[in-house]
Amino acid sequence: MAKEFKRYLVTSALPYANGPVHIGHLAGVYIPSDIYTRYLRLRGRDVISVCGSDEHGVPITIKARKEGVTPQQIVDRYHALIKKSFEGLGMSFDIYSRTSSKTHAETASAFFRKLYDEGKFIEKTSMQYYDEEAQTFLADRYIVGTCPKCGNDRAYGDQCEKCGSTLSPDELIDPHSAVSGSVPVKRETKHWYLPLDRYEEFLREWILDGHKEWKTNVYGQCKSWLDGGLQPRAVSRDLDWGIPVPVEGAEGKVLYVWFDAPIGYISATKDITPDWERYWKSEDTKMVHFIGKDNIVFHCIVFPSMLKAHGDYILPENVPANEFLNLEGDKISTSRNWAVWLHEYLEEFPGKQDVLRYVLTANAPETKDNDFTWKDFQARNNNELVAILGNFINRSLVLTHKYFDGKVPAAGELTDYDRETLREFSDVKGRLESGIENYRFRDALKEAMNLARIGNKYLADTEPWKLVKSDMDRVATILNLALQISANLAIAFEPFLPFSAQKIRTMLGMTVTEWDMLGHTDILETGTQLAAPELLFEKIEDSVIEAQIKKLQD
Ligand code: B3M
Ligand code: ZN
Repeated sequence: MAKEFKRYLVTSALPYANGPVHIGHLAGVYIPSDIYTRYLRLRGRDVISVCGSDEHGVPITIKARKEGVTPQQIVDRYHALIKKSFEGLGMSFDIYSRTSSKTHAETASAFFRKLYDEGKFIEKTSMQYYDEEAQTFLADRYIVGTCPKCGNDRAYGDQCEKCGSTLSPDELIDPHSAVSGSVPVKRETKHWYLPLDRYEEFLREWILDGHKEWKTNVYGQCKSWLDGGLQPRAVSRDLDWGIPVPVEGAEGKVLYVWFDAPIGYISATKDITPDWERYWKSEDTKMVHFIGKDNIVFHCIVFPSMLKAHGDYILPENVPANEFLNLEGDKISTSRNWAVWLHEYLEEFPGKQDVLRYVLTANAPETKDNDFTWKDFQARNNNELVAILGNFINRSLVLTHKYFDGKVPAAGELTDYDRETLREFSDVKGRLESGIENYRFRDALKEAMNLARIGNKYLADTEPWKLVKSDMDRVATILNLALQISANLAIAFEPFLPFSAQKIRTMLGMTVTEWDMLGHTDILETGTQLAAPELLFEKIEDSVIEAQIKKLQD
């Protein structure tokens, strides 16, 4: 029997504030999270959805150094851009916070200090590579040299991207700093480590025994991490950008970004409600983390171990991570600018937020990597959104304006065909619920779209425009049903296509959007005045798509 929960806490991976968001992030994390959150609200659940910018970490300091600005200037620029572009796409977080906030600094350092005081960390001194010119310690990623395996002279200290070998800086031939180019020296430094090995037993029981229902890709990755044996993980870094380690004698050291960032979910919740502990510390809260597959270890192994070590926090009920989205058959790459950036999409396709939401949901990499192509974007817009959903809503409204002065006509006797049509979507509510509750958003979207197909077919089969001369009562019944199906669509599509759902509600004069009305045909009262119809979608021409493909290739 599924456990009953009183409230929901939805977290979405905090985007690094050192670049814009692209369609891979949206398909992997943010659109699924928004569908889930909107659905819970629609059902009247007590839900808080938190997100925010992840503003620490070495990449931000490297970018700042490259541009000759401060890290704060980098994160201010991208935090604003990301926040604005999420709003533009209708991401309905209750807060979009940031980890350079005061609340977060206090929360993260208190979290660290408690674990430190209770002896949950191991202290270890080690020799690390230090760049004397840039006067900074170098994370493995920022040491470059020649790969001992394949001779690639752009290999990093942690990995060679050419032959895929995992390396350590000591293996590199002719290592030098990616920051200043100078040859790094070894310098002694002390850091604190979270002994993940001590949490293996707990993690095995909690995940491998307790959460067999998790998605296969997530469960499988957790199992291989656990089978591989966990090692202590550093939770501090030699860096001047981040949250200072709150321990005497730790000058110049900050919390490791992956220790501090997940705590950002907690600080964001604190910034929304003084009641934050009811969400984070009571067992009848269902917490769900929306992330991409590269974040599974941090959200299923590291952060839960931190929460366990702290002692009074709940753990995530599910972590439905998606796989990766590719673009035109190639990996999305920020450095090669092989991406569709959200802020550029919003500028180039004004009013088409729902088209992107629709396509990225229909093609979501839920169980395996998937591909986004502009041709498919155009096809789904033209053949599904315009030809089925938009066409059905428009005809229902235009015909009602034409024959009934824009007022919902009274339904008369139903024919067998009418009853058969109603039966076809009486279970749409149940199918949508199980799709969304089980994080199968592609299937759920198909259910909503199937309802539009039923409506479209109903009008095409009954051809009310041909009965106007002979049987106006029959025309009234047909259009009443068509409008009731339209009202159902306004509810069914709210989680997926919020902009279009709102337009349908406005045109239908729908004031309430009750999830429990889904499947009913008495949503619209007879006589309700409909607003003038406006097209929900418009065809996208080949030239528009060709321009996007050319832009990518330039
Ligand atoms: N900042 C983004 C990423 O790895 C990373 C997520 C943090 S969630 C606490 O894509
Ligand atoms: Zn190599």
